[in-house]
Amino acid sequence: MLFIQTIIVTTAVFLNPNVYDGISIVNVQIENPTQLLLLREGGARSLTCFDQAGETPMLLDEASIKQIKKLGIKFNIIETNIDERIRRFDQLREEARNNRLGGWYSDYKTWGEVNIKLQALEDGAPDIATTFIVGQTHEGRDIHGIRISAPGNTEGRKQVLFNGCQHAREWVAVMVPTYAAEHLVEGWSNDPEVQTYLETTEVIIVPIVNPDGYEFTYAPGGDRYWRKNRRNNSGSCEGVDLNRNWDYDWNGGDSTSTSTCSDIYVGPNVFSEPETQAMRDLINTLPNLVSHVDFHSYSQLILEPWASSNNPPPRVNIVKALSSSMSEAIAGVHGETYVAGTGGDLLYLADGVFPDWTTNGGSLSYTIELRPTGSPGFELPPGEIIPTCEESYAAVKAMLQFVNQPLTFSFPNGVPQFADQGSVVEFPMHIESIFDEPIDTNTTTLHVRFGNNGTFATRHISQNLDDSFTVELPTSFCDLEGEYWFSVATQDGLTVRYPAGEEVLRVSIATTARQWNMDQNPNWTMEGQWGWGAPTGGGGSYGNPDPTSGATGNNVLGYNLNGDYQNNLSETYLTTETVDLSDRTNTQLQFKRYLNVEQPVYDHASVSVRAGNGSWSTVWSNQSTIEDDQWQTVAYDISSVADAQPEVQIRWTMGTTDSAWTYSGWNIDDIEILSSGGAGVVGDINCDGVINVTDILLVVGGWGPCNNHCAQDVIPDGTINVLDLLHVIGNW
Ligand code: 0X9
Ligand code: ZN
Repeated sequence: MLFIQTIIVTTAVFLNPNVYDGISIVNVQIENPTQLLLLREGGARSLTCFDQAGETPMLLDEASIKQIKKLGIKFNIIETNIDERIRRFDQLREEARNNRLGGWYSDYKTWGEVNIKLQALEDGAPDIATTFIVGQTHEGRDIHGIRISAPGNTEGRKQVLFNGCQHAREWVAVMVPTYAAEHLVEGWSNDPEVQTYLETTEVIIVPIVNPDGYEFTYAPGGDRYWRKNRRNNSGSCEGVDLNRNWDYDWNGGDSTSTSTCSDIYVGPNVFSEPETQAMRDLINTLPNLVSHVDFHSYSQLILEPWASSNNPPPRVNIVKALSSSMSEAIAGVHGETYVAGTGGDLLYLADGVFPDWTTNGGSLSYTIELRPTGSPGFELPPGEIIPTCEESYAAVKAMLQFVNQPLTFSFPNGVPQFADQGSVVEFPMHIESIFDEPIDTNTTTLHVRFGNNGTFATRHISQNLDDSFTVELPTSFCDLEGEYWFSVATQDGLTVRYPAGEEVLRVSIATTARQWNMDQNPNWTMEGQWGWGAPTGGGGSYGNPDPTSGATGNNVLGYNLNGDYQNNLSETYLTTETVDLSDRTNTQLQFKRYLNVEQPVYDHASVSVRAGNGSWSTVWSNQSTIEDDQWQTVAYDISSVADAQPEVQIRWTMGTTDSAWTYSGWNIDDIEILSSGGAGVVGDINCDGVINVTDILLVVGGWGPCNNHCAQDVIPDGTINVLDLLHVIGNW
């Protein structure tokens, strides 16, 4: 409590706008959400809201730094001269502007410039684009929007909303929706996908919900790190956090504050702000709002509802299917990862946020946190504006595609990559209609074949009592990869397939390429305290101690078999011999793990793989604290590096570690490299490598219905018949 009061007193010093004298940017290693909330409550200004990594950049004066030092909170000063930092960024912007490589998107644009852009879009395509004014701000600025849809009566069309910049300092979140508007307008004349979307859908885009705050971040005498709007709170502190002012669990206590000085001030009342009122009134005139993205920066996340609780949102499978499809679309452009998940999983809970309010109104709504993942935060270099816009536009298109399909397939446990020879793999599948068009469950079909040519067999998939489906996927009796896809029709007769287009899913037959059970010492290269032998249950000053035996047998490979890893450890390796995988594909690494390691802002554990003398690529690294208290099997796809390579090595790394808190580290057992081998031939019933009279005789001998799964059923439709015979003869 004393601490909160101290912060309130000291922060008053630095809230003088644009005077960063005596203020530093400090990475504060916050250990729990309560600490963060205390700091924020006191008015310490966080330069992110993302605290999961434990490290939050904050604007702090000297007195506050002394306070957190006293409290024993770890920190790291990264910038003492903020004016200089801002000057450097301005210089980058000027250079970018002079180069003009990216045209309009080569540099960030002010409110006025964005308005002119929207007007130009309308002027260039008045039949499909219409600008409008959403409402006015405290300081009397107009909030501008644009509606884009195919010519004609838009009534009855689906409506999708994209907005940016509830938070003033999140500059790239202005460029992204503007870019989307421009490319949808252009797409109307040159992109067939956009043409179909705009026939059925009206897209509404509002790039700057908070013009007053946004202008304040550019203004001389303003504040580059301003987050809120510019409400006059009749005191020393201005502004309301617009993304805490919405009528869904308003002022609910998760990342909210009633202190006017706080960056997460909820406002005097729910919907007290002209900006949120204007957006609310706009949405109340959108009867068919089906989906919504509220763009923010930064952290590269797609946040699903709810922000305000860990309860599943309505239509949770659909919500997740859409966020994965956006995340995949983004990754497909520049390879960037935007992790999809709920606020509670990935960030923190937050009450009174915009997408929760639209979710409550029936829309599929998300917060997208744009680039970068961390540093340099809001000062994303201008050269990254275009790539960020490009990948986000892919997410915009993925959303438009998604809301224009009647139903979605999802697989709660994923789809199998590997299976045993001749087995029937079972896994659950959900099919959900997105807008209540009922599906015809008589038409749910699995299409499957072995190898990669020839006819697909079809198998009906019946519905379980709980409305889910259980796929029973037959696999090849030889070593052939299976290819499969699904289809289903709506009751209106529209057929949808999964995966879309001509894509198929694949399952390969797993065979062991190499295996080490650790009963003998593999004599691999072991640095530092890596060793082979029986673990002794030692260590565990934090987390759990080592195990007392292997997962199977007594021995393991481990980092310090008798206790914890050390502090201040550099990366220390266990490296395997080289393994020949030259005739293998779909390679997976599987092993038993018993690992204890602190979260990766402090300590690191990882697995990597390389081919020949190539560079090591990381297969896995700890994303959080790991406290195994039993052996578990882990499996990683290493095919992109290891497939068809004559000299593959795997490496486990312990470290780096920081100067405090030690854990018991790696224990590894039963390492296995799985892959699929050479191709077999369809129709080779006995897998002897030739298709001959024996195979014909086998088919004839098995003639008739085949319960479950039979080798002779080469077109695996459940009956051994003339189709199978013809297929065998055809591949003679
Ligand atoms: O806190 C916010 O308003 C958003 N993050 S930001 O860093 N741009 O300020 C996140 C809002 C959505 N939050 C959750 N889903 N938890
Ligand atoms: Zn934000």
